[in-house]
Amino acid sequence: MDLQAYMAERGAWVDAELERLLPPAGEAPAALHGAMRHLVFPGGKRFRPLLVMAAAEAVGGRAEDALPMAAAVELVHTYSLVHDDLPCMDDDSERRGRPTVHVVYGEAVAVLAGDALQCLAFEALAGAAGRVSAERVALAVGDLALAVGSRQLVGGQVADLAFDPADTDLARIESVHARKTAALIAVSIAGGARLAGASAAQIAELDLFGQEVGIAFQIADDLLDADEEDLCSLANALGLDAARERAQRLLETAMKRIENLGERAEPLRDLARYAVQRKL
Ligand code: GRG
Repeated sequence: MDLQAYMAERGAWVDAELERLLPPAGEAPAALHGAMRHLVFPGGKRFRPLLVMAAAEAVGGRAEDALPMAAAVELVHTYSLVHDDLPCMDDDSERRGRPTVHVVYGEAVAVLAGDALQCLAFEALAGAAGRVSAERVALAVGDLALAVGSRQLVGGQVADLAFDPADTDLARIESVHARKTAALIAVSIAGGARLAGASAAQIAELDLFGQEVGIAFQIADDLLDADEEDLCSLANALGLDAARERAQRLLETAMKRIENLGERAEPLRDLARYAVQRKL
């Protein structure tokens, strides 16, 4: 299949849904709404929303039914980047070649824009109730809340900030990656499948697939940034070749889990390969 065309077409659906959900930049308080939009448009790769829709299709559902979850995970991702760039965290003044939100709007508004993006994510997901059963939506809301709370995304960020640079233990590094990066990727896949009506067994297997692909995605990210100082990085701890090898092994293990899903899971497989082989 043509992954570039798939990403362009589905990415446009995501952009349209995000445009519909976000308050106009001029709506009061204009600084807040401008700040919320700053990192959403233009966005990044939209990798997590694409996974949501590909997972829905992989279990025989419709990508459109998973669009609210797709928007939700991109909004959470964006909030996490806005907060990650803050002076009290990574202290970055540029992202995707543009000034970060706190540089343009100030620190206080950037914190609040991140907060509001996270709320909007759950509002977006609740909107799925018009398309699929209320039970599926409620379960997906619970899944997303768990994945981005203190035991996963936020806890992973805390563990990352406290990481000992001398620690080269594979399991401890991957435990940070699992929470900080893979939890949101796994819930994107499991949530997309859930909204599309997957069975509990399929959701559990896709969640494991997502955790493995998510850690591989983070290793690939560290390999791309290998010249930058990142204390919790397999590339730094094991060296580039061993890190590349580990990402490849994780991808192979993950792919075996979804062998039984057949042809309709091809976009999901292609996205998983892209996670490891991407050049940006
Ligand atoms: C601050 C609450 C809070 C959480 C922070 C996700 C995260 C946890 C921090 C973001 C910083 C970071 C580099 C995290 C690792 C995840 C990752 C590789 C993000 C980059 O994702 P891409 O490549 O970005 O999908 P684009 O720009 O394409 O959207």
